Amino acid sequence: MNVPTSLFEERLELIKQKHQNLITRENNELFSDNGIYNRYEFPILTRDHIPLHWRYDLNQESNPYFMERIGFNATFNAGAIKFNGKYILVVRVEGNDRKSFFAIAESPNGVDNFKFWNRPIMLPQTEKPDTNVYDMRLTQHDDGWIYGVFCTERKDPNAPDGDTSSAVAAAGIARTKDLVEWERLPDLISTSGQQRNVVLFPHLIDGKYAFYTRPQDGFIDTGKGGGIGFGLSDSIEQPEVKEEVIVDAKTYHTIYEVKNGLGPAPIRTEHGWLQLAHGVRNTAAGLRYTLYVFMTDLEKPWIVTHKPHGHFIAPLKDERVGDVSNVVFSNGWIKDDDGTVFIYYASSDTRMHVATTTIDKLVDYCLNSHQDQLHSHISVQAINELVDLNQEFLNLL
Ligand code: M1P
Repeated sequence: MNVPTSLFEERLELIKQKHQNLITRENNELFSDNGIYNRYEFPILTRDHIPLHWRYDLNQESNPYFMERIGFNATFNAGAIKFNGKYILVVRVEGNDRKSFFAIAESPNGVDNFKFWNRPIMLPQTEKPDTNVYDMRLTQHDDGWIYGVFCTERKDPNAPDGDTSSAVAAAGIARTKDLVEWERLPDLISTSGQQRNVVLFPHLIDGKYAFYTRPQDGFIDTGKGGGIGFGLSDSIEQPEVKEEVIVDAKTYHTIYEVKNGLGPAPIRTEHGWLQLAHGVRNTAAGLRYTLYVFMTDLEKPWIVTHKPHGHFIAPLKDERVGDVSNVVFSNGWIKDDDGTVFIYYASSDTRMHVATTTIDKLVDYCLNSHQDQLHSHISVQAINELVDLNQEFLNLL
């Protein structure tokens, strides 16, 4: 091939520089009108953050044009954990071939300088290989293991001839002590045909492993699966939930009318367990995914005690557009010792963002926000109550 040697060198230098600038870019906190959490100026991870040695053949002889050999489409829906003083994300990386897998990116401060580790995670397989895996929730369990519970998707064996889309979603489980070596356990067995958005609770309850679930009849449609569920399993090596109770039901004319699902493992506070979830409603423009927060009882973490009305984070500005537009989704957050909370969320199944808040603010939000009351006139009543309370302070405005 007659390729000028300068082409390889020029492209290598330019791409290296662009990549370095991106992965070392400072991220600035934005002012927050709502005062509940702060967004940041830039997404924290995009497909352009993927290491160059995963994408390019760096050998000039075999890649004289310095072309990308393996393409990546998106980085989203990351599990999160603080580990060895670093902010760790287990990112859902999606290749141009539509296959998702997990890869670890770490940051020294939780808001910028996220860098992928040298290699993606090679997840061990069960006897039924996964076609696709995604959305890992990390739980530091009392038993000493870090568990990753994720969705494993396979073709529906009962799909009629010619149906090349029907799939079965199940909860896959892997565990690790160092985030490098992962042990695969059997998939969770549960009462419904399909499961996604399954989260392991960090403590045993009555000596059993406890899971938040999301029973569903179909792959997309949750059907009779009534919402976010909860169930116990005698063992984690043979995980099986024989009974699920509904924690937070999908409900007519709410932001979680069509379906919902828990985000990351909950955070314990003295007032209750803080929970982050996504809710899905339908619109003429398609499904809209937003995030909401609620609190469950300390002793009975399947009972909701507080639930602020409506969404907590909804897709905003550039977040609204991507591969699956009008979606925000979160399956990872980190609580620091000083009470700071880093909420990692993805927009439109394309890129990762961070928002920061504190435990105190989230508790205040849960306890003192208007709660979901399900009728317009009650929403108006709540506004009027606030207006009444504010009468003596109107001089402040
Ligand atoms: O495309 C939006 C999200 O759709 C699914 O979420 P749920 O199971 O609640 O419908 C998941 O595939 C998720 O990864 C995706 O972000």
